[in-house]
Amino acid sequence: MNPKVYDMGDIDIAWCPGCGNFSILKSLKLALAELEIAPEKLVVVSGIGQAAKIPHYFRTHFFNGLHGRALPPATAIKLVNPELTVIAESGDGDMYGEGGNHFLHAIRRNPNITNIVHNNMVYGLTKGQASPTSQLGFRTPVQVKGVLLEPFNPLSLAISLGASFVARAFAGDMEPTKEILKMAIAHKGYALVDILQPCVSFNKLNTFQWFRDKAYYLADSHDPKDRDKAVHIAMQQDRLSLGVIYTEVGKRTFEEKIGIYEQDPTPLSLRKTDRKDDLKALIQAKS
Ligand SMILES: Cc1ncc(C[n+]2csc(CCOP(=O)(O)OP(=O)(O)O)c2C)c(N)n1
Ligand code: SF4
Ligand SMILES: [Mg+2]
Repeated sequence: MNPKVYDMGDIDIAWCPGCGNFSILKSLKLALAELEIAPEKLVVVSGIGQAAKIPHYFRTHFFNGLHGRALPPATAIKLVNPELTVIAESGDGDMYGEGGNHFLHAIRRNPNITNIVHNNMVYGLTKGQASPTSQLGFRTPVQVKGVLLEPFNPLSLAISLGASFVARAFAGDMEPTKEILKMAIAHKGYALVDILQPCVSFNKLNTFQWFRDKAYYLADSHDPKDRDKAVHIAMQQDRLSLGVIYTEVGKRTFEEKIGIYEQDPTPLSLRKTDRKDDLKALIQAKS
């Protein structure tokens, strides 16, 4: 499929020139096109932030919700219509800060969705405050003496909570990012892809060069089914591993666990409901 099917035509993109978001947008379109996922079979769900604008630049279904709230609607969309490919995509602040509670419980539910996080280690949209993944000592106009807290580690947390696919990519490398995204989207179950994304305007510490110096690709010999090893790799701070760190195949998804499709595979969105009167009676009985 030609990736241009996802293009919006001649629109203004509000990202700064040189921002890592552009290559993530392109890698994702290439990945979806190679997987032959048609725009009408896709939903991109986001929250608030620079990264969260991504659905605006995509010709597909989308839901741009409240700050930190991409995962609940994404889970619900998948539940009512499992035939759709559902991607919840946002920034590090949106997903791990304001949305941190949803992040924890989405992992526990294991819906069959892909969770892509543009991790620029800063709040870009609001002009450069620290985010949960900001480095210790990172100075901002708010954290004038530097960040005091240890950075949040989404990868080791996700593996510990039982996420069935955990990967990290780098926005500076489009081809491997596309391949990682393809594996994440094809994975059955919750898949987290944390993408290191330089913010060229408000993060002068974690630059393209900084990520290039720190990051390395996992060797082919890495066994992503080895959970202990995966936690160890995810916890490395001096070096940042890239690739599929952990994967568990065959874990039951939320849609399977909840049982609504056990007897009837018809998506909930297509089922005819004749239960309006039952519902009315129930409400009246309670009032
Ligand atoms: C409830 C609420 N709190 C705070 C904000 C302000 N706000 C908007 S975007 C944002 C941070 C976005 O950071 P991130 O998710 O890392 O996205 P980026 O812009 O870096 O891509 C904040 C704090 C808001 N819109 N709503
Ligand atoms: S502020 Fe940073 S994250 Fe936002 S568009 Fe500009 S470079 Fe990208
Ligand atoms: Mg950010």
